[in-house]
Amino acid sequence: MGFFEKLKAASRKRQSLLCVGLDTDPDRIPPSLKGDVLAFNRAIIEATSDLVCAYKPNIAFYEAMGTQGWRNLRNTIRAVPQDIPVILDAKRGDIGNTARMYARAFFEELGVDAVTVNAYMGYDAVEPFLAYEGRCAFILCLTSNAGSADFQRLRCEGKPLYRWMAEKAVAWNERGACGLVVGATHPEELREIRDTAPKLPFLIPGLGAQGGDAAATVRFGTDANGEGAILNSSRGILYASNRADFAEAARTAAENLREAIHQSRKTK
Ligand code: OMP
Repeated sequence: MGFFEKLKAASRKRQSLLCVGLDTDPDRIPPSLKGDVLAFNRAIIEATSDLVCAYKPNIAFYEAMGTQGWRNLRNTIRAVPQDIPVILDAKRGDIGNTARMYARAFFEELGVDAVTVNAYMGYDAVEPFLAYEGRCAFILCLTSNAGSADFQRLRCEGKPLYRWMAEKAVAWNERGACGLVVGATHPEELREIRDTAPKLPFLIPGLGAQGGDAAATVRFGTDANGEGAILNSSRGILYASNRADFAEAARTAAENLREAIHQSRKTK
């Protein structure tokens, strides 16, 4: 089963557009775990796997821990139930020759379903990811951070750079392997980007710790069927408590956000 079918099935089964970001910082997990990132992740996955449509580990949190971090990443991916897609947040992009190695590392070596990709270097930097049938490359379009204004909003030949990115992703989607990353912190632009790319799946981070609004995100970010959007929260769920009850607290935070999203879908 390819990424899109897997996402749709997981999302429908759990009535959820929620993605939990597995950005596990050993300094923020409960002291009782003594820095055991894998035990923490397993507990979080076990506590939330009936509430999510995807998990998104950000590779930085694992790379920073060297060999053990890479092992933790691999075992975390293995701990995710088979029917839930894993999006590896790696934000890679390089000349084709190098991008092919990134794609091989993520899709073959780690076996994830989707990755985030930085398309600043153009089509040949993205194509190696698109070449994998049944996987997905989520291309950074308008990111959630304040610095997104530095380049992504610049007008080029009459429209902002993020619109060019959305249009390119639509054009590159001939094999059905493209998605877009748009921050929940930009609801107005989310609407505009959804109009530009009505059928692409959107990965929408920025809920929870970054303050994005769930109702506006659902309203403007989902497709015509009220689907096609993956709403991510990482810290807001992972660190709901740093005591022994961390998994229950994460579950409650995930339940609340899933429910807020669900209610917004009903009134869209
Ligand atoms: P929280 O702010 O803790 O929910 O984490 C957000 C996660 O989404 C982090 O892993 C970020 O790297 C990632 N992210 C953004 O915050 N903003 C973006 O525009 C894009 C991403 C991403 O590609 O997922």
